[in-house]
Amino acid sequence: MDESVPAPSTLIKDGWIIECSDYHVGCSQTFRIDELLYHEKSEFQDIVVIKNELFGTMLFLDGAIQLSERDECAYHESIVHLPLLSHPNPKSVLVVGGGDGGVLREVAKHSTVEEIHLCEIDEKVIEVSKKYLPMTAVGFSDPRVKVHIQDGNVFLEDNKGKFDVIITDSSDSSGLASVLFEKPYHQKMKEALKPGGIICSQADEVSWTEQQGRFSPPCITKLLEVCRTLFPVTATATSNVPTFPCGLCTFVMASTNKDTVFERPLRKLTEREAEDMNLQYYDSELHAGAFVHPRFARKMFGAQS
Ligand code: SPD
Repeated sequence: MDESVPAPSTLIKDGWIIECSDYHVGCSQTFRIDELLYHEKSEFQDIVVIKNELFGTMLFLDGAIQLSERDECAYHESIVHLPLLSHPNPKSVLVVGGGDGGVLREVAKHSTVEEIHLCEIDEKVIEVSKKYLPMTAVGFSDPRVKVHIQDGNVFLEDNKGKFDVIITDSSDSSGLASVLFEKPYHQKMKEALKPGGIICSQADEVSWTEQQGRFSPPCITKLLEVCRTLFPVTATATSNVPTFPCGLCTFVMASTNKDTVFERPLRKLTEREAEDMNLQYYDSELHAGAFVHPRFARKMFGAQS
């Protein structure tokens, strides 16, 4: 996103993998490699899969943690159910990125959804996930899923007015995925939505790191600013993902319908439905809580988050 920031890369030392995230300035986090399951460079990025005693199987792209078996539920359930349950009748969903299949798995739990498109630039991530991450890659087996190996920007240009919800499940903003954090991509997402459509994107940072003001422009506020110029309603949500720097992940959402209220689910799940959907993290109370931020973050995000 900020071109002066070098793209992250894989750092493995003495049997540990070290993430020096470019937004978690002056800190690193390390995970012991109990087994190195896969380490190869694809055409686009460096892919690592390890086994760790505490977090199970873990996926890293260009040195940045993407998911762990233990806590991926928090990320995937949030990035999917927050937007889908804020839409009155989501039928057609596009996932940009998401090659591990975790977002697909959660989208497929919605019976209103008729079509699920996944546009992933790096086919190798899908291949590796199918082999080493069956708990997320199970998402590919749903018959409504269509996979497109393509650049998300190009796919959006060719698919105007088609989707009720677009979820951007990207890797970090400083590397390969940087274009997915820019205004032209958001303009294209807006044009690819049906009337009343919703977008939800992982915002890379958390408010704690952004508060340090070390990066310009910071990711969450930049994304919010972009969305506010294009959409009448925006919102910011946070979920707890222990393996991510700071243990949190932030999501920015926006709707073309000025009456959308993200902060409480439009359709509430019963306990029975939550059980049937095998939800580990999300429920209707959690939905409301995801939009509650500390005072400093509310100020940073502005009045309408
Ligand atoms: N800083 C970590 C951001 C990772 C976002 N991508 C996660 C992919 C999981 N499907």
